[in-house]
Amino acid sequence: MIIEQADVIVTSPDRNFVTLRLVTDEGIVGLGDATLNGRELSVVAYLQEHVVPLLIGRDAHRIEDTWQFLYRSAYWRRGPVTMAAIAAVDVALWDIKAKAAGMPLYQLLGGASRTGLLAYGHASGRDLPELFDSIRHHQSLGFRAIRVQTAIPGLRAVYGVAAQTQVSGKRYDYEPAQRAALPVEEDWDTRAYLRHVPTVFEAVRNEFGPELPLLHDGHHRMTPIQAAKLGKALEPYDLFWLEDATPAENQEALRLVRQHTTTPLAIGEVFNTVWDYQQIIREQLIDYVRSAVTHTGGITHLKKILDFAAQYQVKSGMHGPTDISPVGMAAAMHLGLAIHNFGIQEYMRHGEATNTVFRQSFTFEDGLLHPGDEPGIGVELDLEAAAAYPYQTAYLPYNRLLDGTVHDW
Ligand code: GCO
Ligand code: MG
Repeated sequence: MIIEQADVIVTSPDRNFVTLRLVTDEGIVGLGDATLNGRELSVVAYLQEHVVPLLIGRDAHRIEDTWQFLYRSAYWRRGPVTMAAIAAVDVALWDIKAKAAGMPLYQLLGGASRTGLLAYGHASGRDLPELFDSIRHHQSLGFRAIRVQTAIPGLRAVYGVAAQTQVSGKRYDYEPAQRAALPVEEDWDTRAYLRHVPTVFEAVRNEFGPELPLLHDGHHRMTPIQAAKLGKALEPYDLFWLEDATPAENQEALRLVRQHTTTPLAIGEVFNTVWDYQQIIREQLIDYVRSAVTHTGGITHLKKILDFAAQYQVKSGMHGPTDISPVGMAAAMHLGLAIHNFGIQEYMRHGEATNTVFRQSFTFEDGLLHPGDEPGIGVELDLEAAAAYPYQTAYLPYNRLLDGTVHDW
């Protein structure tokens, strides 16, 4: 089966998405997500200029060979742009293969290892009443595990906290990137954060009891010793995980954090190959792999990372914010359903406009996601609907410390 056509589709229903659409000589269509939040057009160019010409005429069934060809023949390996582009090709080819087989993709990955995927939602609040409301709202949507983010007294705006309450009703979700010509600037003070966060988790545990799994994202802002301190301070509140405690580049930093706390650690949403994980998995410095299929070379490469992780009792915790498109989310669900070492799936929920552009077959019931049983990954892209939402410039925000220094975020 030959790849005859390859198009890169950019659409911005609620936010920007980049989708690779492959068509074979048998008329089978495969979709892959190539969305790199705030840097979308770099992947569009990489795909259009350098990858699409290589795909036309290739055998659509040779997924591993195509992966190795795109990774090795470029000479320039790794990096978020390259690995998002390769991921899109990889997922589109898995979609095609599963459609050709007449099976949902998870069947080709070994079949279901569970009935559904435990998902966590994002609760946030500027104060405790708003946060409690947001947690209850997520519970009413069916979530059985909740990420908790909070504003910090003295800081104007903190990432991951819904910024305003709308007049027509409460707003419980934040959008990672803002549609604007320049990135929004936020302020940051780690000492204020370290003082405040444990008090919030104490209040949440008192209100919601010991059973509800709670997660927290530190967004790469702490030094190892600060992260160790936070992990220790949060131990009484029994977190499911503390995410991105330190900047991700330095794998050794996690040794110090690990030596000081039993709070489980998750990391990796900005990683893109197994090399970013090698040391921290082998030394068992983390508990959860946060990579998305979309940013880690697709199903082919992320499955290898997760199989490696399984040898060390490290589980999956795949990235699932709104900037992973419905195509990327579907791929994650098929992979998560099939692997043995599934941990939890992040699920931020897309907006209505996005759901009209991408027709999806997944279900979310009783807190569990399931990718559905349509052949392939179970997502169709409505080209006409997509065309109605052209690209819009959008950036992630960034941080400055109170003295004006640019900080990690
Ligand atoms: C998460 C995140 C996101 C990312 C965003 C970047 O854990 O879901 O940290 O909010 O910041 O997806 O593109
Ligand atoms: Mg995160």
